[in-house]
Amino acid sequence: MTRYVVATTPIDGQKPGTSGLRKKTPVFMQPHYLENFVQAIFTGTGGAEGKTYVLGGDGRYFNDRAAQVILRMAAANGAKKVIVGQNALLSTPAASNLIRRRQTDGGIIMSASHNPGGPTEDFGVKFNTANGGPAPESITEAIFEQTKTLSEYAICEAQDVDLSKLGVTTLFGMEIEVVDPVVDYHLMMEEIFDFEAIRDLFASGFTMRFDAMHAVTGPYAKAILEGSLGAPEGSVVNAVPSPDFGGGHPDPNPIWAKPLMDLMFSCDAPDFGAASDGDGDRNMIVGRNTYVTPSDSLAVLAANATLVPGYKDGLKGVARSMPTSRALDRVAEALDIPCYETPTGWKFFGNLLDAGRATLCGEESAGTGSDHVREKDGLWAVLFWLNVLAVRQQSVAEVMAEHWAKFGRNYYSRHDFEAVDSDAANGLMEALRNRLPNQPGRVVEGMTIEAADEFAYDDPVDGSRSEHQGIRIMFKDGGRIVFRLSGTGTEGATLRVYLEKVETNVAALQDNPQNALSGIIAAADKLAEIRLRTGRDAPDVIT
Ligand code: VG1
Ligand code: CO
Repeated sequence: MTRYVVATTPIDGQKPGTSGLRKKTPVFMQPHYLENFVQAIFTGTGGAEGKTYVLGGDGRYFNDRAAQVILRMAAANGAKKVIVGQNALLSTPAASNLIRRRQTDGGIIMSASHNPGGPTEDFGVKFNTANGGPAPESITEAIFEQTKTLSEYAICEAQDVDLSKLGVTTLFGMEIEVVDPVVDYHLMMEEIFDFEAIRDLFASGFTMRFDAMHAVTGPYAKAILEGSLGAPEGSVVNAVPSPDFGGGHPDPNPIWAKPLMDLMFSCDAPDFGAASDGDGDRNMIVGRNTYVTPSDSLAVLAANATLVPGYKDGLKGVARSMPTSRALDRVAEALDIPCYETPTGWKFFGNLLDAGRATLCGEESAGTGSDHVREKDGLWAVLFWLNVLAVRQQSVAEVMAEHWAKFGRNYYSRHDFEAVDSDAANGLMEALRNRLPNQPGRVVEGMTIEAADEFAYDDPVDGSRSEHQGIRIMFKDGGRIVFRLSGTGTEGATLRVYLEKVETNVAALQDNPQNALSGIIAAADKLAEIRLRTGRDAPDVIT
């Protein structure tokens, strides 16, 4: 076995986005591409010498090859140990848990999350720090700086490590421990939730379908829902992770999880439906004939948290990303706990969780989580709902109706315009930005604009400031539109338009969101000239 130092030159564009570096797989497979980025992670975080890491991914195409490269580079960089999920698989929340439980120096997760996978689709790499969470901006910046200057990387020449076998091996003096990806995660879920109550629920005839979307949560869901909780065999579908996610988008929303939606709105619907994404950190919740908007789901979990053993003493505080609906704020107000508003991306919750200021966090993009790990957690949210339903003995629709009656309903939807020409998208944002000072007082679609700004976040824990986090238009009656460009796409630009309207009239709580939001939707087009500037008549994805 030989250690090599390979000469390389910086590669443009290796700037981590909302959640790590994501590129088309062929880009990642170019000579030196992955190696440069991995070396930048090690060097940008003070070197790998003597350190211990966790490594795993969502099983997408190139996951297995990339794992071998990363192991060889970790060894050549002097790492002490790497804990790897069997077959290089680990869901993002399970990786976060392992980083924390085993007190490692961090972890590398190979995933492009909800983006499709395959030889011509997407691949990604993200670095998590010792707290188990996504690296904060200061660290992703340091990594990016390295990618711009590095001239060499270290790697050793070796046979592939057999990652299918559990146990310990060594590579160039570095210890490699291959672990079952599910076991530790499963234990943690048992510590948080009332498994007995959920078992009783299934034993009473309660039915569910969990769609793993051919992605990483399949083995977790099989073991926990069917194996441990007694959900009938076959409740978990598409449970075997596949390199191209069965040719689909592993994105749990009504568009990409359409078969689940169709089932839940049919006469054969089970009591409960759920899905998760590529790397297992997102969740979709559907009741019989009832789709639960992620923002509402977060608010419901906060309102019912004390029904779950892990949160029986109450929540210290809650946090949501800025574009997430303000349904959570209403619950926080009622509970008299702080509610923080952060930029999009889980990395901004880390400090609040570490400082004990927030217990529960969430994003409108189907991410919900708590201080049990430092990532959002798809299956955790599903178990949370099951625990709540088991205690309340109600249907999802009943829980939602009671919630809205108590707190009012924040009608909410997100419209995505994907693969838009980058110049057109930047032009649209720039024009909106320039017009901000003139917006207050303006009447659009019969609604008066109360305030308009570009969101910036001052982290209350470390004082860091993050600017340009989305443009907000606030209306007098509580309505709101947010415009942002995605930081996870790999093709052109994706314009996200977040639409919200508050309804407290009890007679108007059961409307279709697109209908209830029609005025806000029309106002968004007027304000941002979406059709004109993007040439699109309608969004590509509505969630
Ligand atoms: C999107 C979501 C954001 C989420 C991020 C990563 O980012 O909007 O809420 O944290 O994806 O999720 P963006 O920049 O494309 O809007 V995941 O499950 O893809 O790691
Ligand atoms: Co994800």
